[in-house]
Amino acid sequence: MITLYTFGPAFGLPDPSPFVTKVDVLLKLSGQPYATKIGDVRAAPKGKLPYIVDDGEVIADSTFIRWHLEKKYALDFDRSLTAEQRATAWAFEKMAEDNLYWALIDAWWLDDTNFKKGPLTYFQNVPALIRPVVTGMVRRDIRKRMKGQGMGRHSGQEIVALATRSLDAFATKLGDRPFFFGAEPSGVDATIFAFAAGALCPQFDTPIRAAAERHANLRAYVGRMVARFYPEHDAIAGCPKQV
Ligand SMILES: N[C@@H](CCC(=O)N[C@@H](CS)C(=O)NCC(=O)O)C(=O)O
Repeated sequence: MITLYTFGPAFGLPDPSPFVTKVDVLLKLSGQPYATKIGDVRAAPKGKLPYIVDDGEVIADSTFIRWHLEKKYALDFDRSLTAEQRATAWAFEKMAEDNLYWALIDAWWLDDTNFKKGPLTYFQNVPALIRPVVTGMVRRDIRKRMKGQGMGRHSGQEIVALATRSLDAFATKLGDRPFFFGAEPSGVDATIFAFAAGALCPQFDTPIRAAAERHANLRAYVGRMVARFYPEHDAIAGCPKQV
């Protein structure tokens, strides 16, 4: 049995972490039975979620989890893709995870209004008296990590410009196809859906969301992924379920 460790649904998203949502979709795509449990980053093998425990074997990081599922269960999420499409899928996935992700972190965590509307709710259990000190420390740490990664060295406008390019690229590549590479979802759809839903999340008022909302095909795609993978939801990220 597989257990996926998550943050738990938040902000109208299956999970606030696009990496957790990616793995959730991959697990659904795999057809393997699995359960989800709320995880703790302090107990996570790499200090981050997601990780899975599969019959006692612990695998951390969404990409290594994908590779584990494909190997152990003899799956290929990209079986219908050509070698060139697989290369494109990898590039899109890493653009989302290693670039767009940090722009979303900037918008959600470092903008005061969005922080109050969203991540602040994670600190509900911290006594009110020391909450500002704790959230201040966490946000300073995030700012430091963003500097280390590089995104945190750009101006707000530059960050939005980078994120917009990624979302435009999602929409252009998707075109009028139902899924990223055609009629059926492949591995990359787990990632594109997770990040597009994060960018479109109505909880946060950001220019990144406005950039995503300009693409009707991206919104329809999120709705299609909802219908396929989250049929119990009427909508996710403001995108109604679409068949
Ligand atoms: N490369 C990892 C990234 C996972 C990741 O960044 N997780 C974030 C949430 S979106 C996390 O757990 N952050 C907690 C922390 O850094 O303290 C993957 O693909 O799974």
